[in-house]
Amino acid sequence: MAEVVLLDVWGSPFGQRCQIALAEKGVAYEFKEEDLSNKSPLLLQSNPVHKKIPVLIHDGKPVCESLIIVQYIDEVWSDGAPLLPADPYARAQARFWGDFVDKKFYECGTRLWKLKGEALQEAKKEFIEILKVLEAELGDKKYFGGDTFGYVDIALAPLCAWFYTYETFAGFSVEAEAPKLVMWGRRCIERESVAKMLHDPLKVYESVCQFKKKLGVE
Ligand code: GS8
Repeated sequence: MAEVVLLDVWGSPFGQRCQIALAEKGVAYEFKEEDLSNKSPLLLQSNPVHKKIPVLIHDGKPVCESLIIVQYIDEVWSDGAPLLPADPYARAQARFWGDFVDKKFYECGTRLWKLKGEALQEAKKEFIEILKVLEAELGDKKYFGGDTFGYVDIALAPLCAWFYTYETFAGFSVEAEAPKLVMWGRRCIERESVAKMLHDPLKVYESVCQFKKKLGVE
């Protein structure tokens, strides 16, 4: 097996975080596409607890959970530009915002395409508040960590390809609610590491429509 292997699927924002971090560090790796309806023995062995992608396998040892993988990549390939700041307090802050992206942004974003009616309207209101919290945290900085692209940017950038899906299902404009965040997203997409991984927002939308049909939540 190659020294670095990534178990992943097309379009996963979690997998894309790992791909962006690996690209930022210039690490060569083997991409192994998983079929989540028929998980490989390697995935089940490597992530026996959650049985989810992405999993990074480094020298035969698996690391699970995308944000933990990004931190691991930063620590192992420490000679590249750092993704997390050196200062312990700034590191804790970066981890806080990464966690916020998962627990609030991603979680609420998922409700935008799953729910309908009153519940959807509530989720939309909550999502707009979340956008504004992130917009305030970004402020006038180039990236979330300041002048350099890093951990929080990697946590959130893959979800930029989902903005169109959120907007279409919930009926609002991310740009009207959080213009600085949209500008930040455009800056991120200018980076090769992000541009290469990010999918066409229309394709993400189509795949969500197909997934909804599969789930029976039309
Ligand atoms: C989430 C990974 C995840 O949801 C992380 O790595 O950050 N907190 C984790 N992976 C999904 C695919 S992407 O939507 C997955 O593997 N699902 C398979 C399953 O639930 O059986």
